[in-house]
Amino acid sequence: MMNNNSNNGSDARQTIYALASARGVAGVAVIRVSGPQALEGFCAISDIRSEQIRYRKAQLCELKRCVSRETLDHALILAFKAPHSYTGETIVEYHVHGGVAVIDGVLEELGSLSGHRLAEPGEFTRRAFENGKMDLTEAEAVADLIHAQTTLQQQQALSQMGGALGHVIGTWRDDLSNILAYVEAEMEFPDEDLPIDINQEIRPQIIELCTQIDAHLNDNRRGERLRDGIKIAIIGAPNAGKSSLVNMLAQRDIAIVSDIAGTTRDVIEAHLDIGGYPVILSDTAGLRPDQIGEDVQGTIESEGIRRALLVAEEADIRVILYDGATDTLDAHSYMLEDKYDYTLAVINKADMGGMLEHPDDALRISVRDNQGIDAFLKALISKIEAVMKAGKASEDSEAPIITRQRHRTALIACRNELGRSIDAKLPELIAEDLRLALRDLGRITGKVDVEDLLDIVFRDFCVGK
Ligand SMILES: Nc1nc2c(ncn2[C@@H]2O[C@H](COP(=O)(O)OP(=O)(O)OP(=O)(O)O)[C@@H](O)[C@H]2O)c(=O)[nH]1
Ligand SMILES: [Mg+2]
Repeated sequence: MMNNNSNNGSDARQTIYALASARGVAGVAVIRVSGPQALEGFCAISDIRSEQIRYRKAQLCELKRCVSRETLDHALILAFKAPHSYTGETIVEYHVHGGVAVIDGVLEELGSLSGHRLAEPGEFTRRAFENGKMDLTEAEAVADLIHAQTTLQQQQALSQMGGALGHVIGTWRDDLSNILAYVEAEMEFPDEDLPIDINQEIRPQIIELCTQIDAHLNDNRRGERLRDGIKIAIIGAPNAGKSSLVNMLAQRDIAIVSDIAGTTRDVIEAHLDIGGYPVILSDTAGLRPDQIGEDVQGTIESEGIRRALLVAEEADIRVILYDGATDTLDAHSYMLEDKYDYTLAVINKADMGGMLEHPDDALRISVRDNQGIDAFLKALISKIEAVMKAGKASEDSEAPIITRQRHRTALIACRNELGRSIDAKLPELIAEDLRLALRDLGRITGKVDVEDLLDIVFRDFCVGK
């Protein structure tokens, strides 16, 4: 028997198999097999004959080793006939008991079958894409859904998986293909009296498309933020209680807390769910005035502070924490409040009874005594909502959004080419820019074909020619 473990992901004729559920002891584990020999493979490791297989119906059977016929497990089998499956190929799903020996036994037997090899990461979804079952944005959404940690991430992934983003891009592609078809016709038949005038009809259409794309690009990156996490930096003077606050929010001791000013030197990150939003919370080194600036460069503490300021710069939201046990407001921290939008001023150690003044009435909390924390969380959530809303066209705008830098880069390139086409004079140059723009849109969904375009050109304009 052949055991082909070649890593050629593009060879669709191979039957691929993999454990689809997580490894470890569990009640049930699912092994997925996809490809032309999936059924034969199943028959080889069971007593079921191919004519006995019932598609899309659970079938209980005994799995056996091919040669020794030793029983491996009693399993539930689900078979899907090509092209009506996730990958578009014939699929057999083995629901086996989730023990390591059972799983390894089944995988081993599958691996010994002719034409079968272990799937590479993402290969089932890759085949689904290659077989036209989904576009690239939908395939990406499958990965996002698997990694979703919060409800909002889950909703976003589900919407994209349902084709929401792909649909918008598809509509733009259709519009653009039509526009391009007219321009091409103008080039092909310059003497004909075409009903369409580039200046009167085409340019306004391109401008309208640009407006729509701009609206999506101007979304304050909320899709990416939701996918990757909203960055919140805790920043302030040494000893203010930044690390204590991070530990409290993360509900574990991730940062060292001590009464020695300058304890935290590096940036420490915690991934949390705050109000359904995925958050990356950063604890930073305390800002000590004598360690800020050019002349102290090189010390560990000044490097820590440099990083702290960088984190503050890159964060979506900054919680500026003041030490309520002191009597003067830390000037460096206050400066940051002024410098950035989306900051939240908080005075810690309320339990000490200090009366530290803040010009704008900062929130007062005590991490030690769990005082004012609910109000703080509420304020933090409304800041997060403000950041997320900043990119929404309207309050109830549910427009599907860009969730990855990859989409954004391609869309920006597309927008630039459209912009250039508006200024271009010759139809040839306009057409070239439009073609490039179309290709960029195609990159987002993974559909780059000239055939569509030729179809439109010839269908609409070559009557009798
Ligand atoms: N009384 C009181 N003490 C607190 C409170 N929060 C933190 N502390 C104490 O303040 C000291 C400093 O706390 P940290 O969390 O290490 O402060 P930090 O801001 O991370 O300090 P650096 O890392 O040095 O910048 C520790 O001794 C904490 O136990 C509070 O709400 N009340
Ligand atoms: Mg600290």
